[in-house]
Amino acid sequence: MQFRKSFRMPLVLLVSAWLLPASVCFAQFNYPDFSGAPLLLNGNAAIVDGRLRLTPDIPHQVGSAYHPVKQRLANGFSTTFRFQINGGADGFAFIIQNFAPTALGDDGSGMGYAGIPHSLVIEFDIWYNSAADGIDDPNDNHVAVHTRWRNPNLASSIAMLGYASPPFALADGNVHLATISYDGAGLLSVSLDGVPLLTVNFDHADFLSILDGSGAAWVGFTAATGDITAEHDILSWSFSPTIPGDVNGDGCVDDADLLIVLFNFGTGCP
Ligand SMILES: [Ca+2]
Ligand SMILES: [Ca+2]
Repeated sequence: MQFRKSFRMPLVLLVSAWLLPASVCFAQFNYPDFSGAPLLLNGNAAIVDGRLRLTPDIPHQVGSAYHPVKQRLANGFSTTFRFQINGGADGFAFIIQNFAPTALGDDGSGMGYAGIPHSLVIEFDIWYNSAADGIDDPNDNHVAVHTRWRNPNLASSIAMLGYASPPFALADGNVHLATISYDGAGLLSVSLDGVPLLTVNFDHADFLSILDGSGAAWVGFTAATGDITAEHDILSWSFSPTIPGDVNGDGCVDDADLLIVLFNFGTGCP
């Protein structure tokens, strides 16, 4: 009878495979560059020579760009992008927001995200704004997580969950690689050039509160200049939501995942 019991579950899985649609795929994406990329561009953002130029090197510019399909974020995600900043102010941000695909925040110290509700950003801030300015930046070179959850976001330190300063200038004119990961349980991590830089903890229920009913939101970038200017460029971008059941991590829950489960069924038990 032990024989029959151990094969009952694989049989159920196999029958389920026949009943399920061939695959259910989710919208992970990869832009090796931005030539012809279908991004939603707002304000002064543009695609220039295959780059996403969030702002040109001109005073008081503000831009945002979003992937055209909302991403499912409720179970976590990982995203990687290359960036290059030439100039002095103000910085850019990776943004998750469920406000609108046209969302565009304040220029200058607002880095294009301040004022957007239902948002969480990881800012790459290259200009020191004082407490007297109402911002209270830690310094002129930091990566920080800012959110006020459903309320309009702020570049002020009152909206900051945590920050770290990299061992190089974000605006050194070199190309840098950033990876941002969320574990789907309240832990957000940021690495720069492959080196862990920052982790921030929050209540996962708060994170869910800024997503839509299906656990999705827009993802993209914002940036701004003020009296001082910079060219803020994103050179490449990939994004992968965490999908339960996607055993091989290809963005689809399909037969391939089922077969992995099936062939490994019971191997973890004594
Ligand atoms: Ca600043
Ligand atoms: Ca800041």
